[in-house]
Amino acid sequence: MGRLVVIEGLDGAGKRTLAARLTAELSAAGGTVCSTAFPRYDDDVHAELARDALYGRMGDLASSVHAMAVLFALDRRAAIPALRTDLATHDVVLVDRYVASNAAYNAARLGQDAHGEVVEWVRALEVERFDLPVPDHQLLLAPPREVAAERARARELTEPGRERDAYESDDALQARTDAVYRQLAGAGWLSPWTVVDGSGPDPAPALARLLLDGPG
Ligand code: FDM
Repeated sequence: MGRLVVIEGLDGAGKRTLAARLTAELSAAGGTVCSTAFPRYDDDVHAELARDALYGRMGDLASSVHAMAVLFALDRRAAIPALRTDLATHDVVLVDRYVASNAAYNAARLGQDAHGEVVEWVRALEVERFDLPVPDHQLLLAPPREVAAERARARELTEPGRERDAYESDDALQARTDAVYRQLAGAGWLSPWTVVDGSGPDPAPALARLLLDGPG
């Protein structure tokens, strides 16, 4: 049975780059790897609806924290058979965003007092009710804010006119989400976590060793 490894982080944290580097390192070490990403905008109607809502094309839908969380959760629920097959046939299944995205963003959307309740509600819905495979290890990619801001500026230059969704364009929400992510990682929510400060040297070789040999 393979290990389910999740990469989490804010928009612009560099999750895709880390996934590609980790895939290369894990393969070079002789491991079989496959990767996937949520939301699956092109493959699932719930993800498609969530995207439309994030771009203001679904009336007031995005204003409901729970409705948005349910859409993202249903996207993952529909992916369970494929995830189980991938886990049965690979050493590592690498996932870009998973259930912790739902916990972090939706807790951050509500006041501090509701954080614990929302995080637990997401866990009960996705892990208990939907029986989603639980991650074996989660990586929080959390570069210093200046590095993330610099990347965002570079992205504006390379992808001019790229629209930002409702969450991405809300700086206060991003800062609160960063804080919830760090709490989830600190508490070891659902699995052991490793926090990666993407500003230093390439973390992929050490992470690949940890994921193939290490505990958790
Ligand atoms: N998001 C993503 C959630 O709120 N819950 C989830 O389960 C997932 C997978 O949706 F702001 C948020 C995170 C982000 C937005 O995701 C769109 P991408 O990865 O930026 O497309």
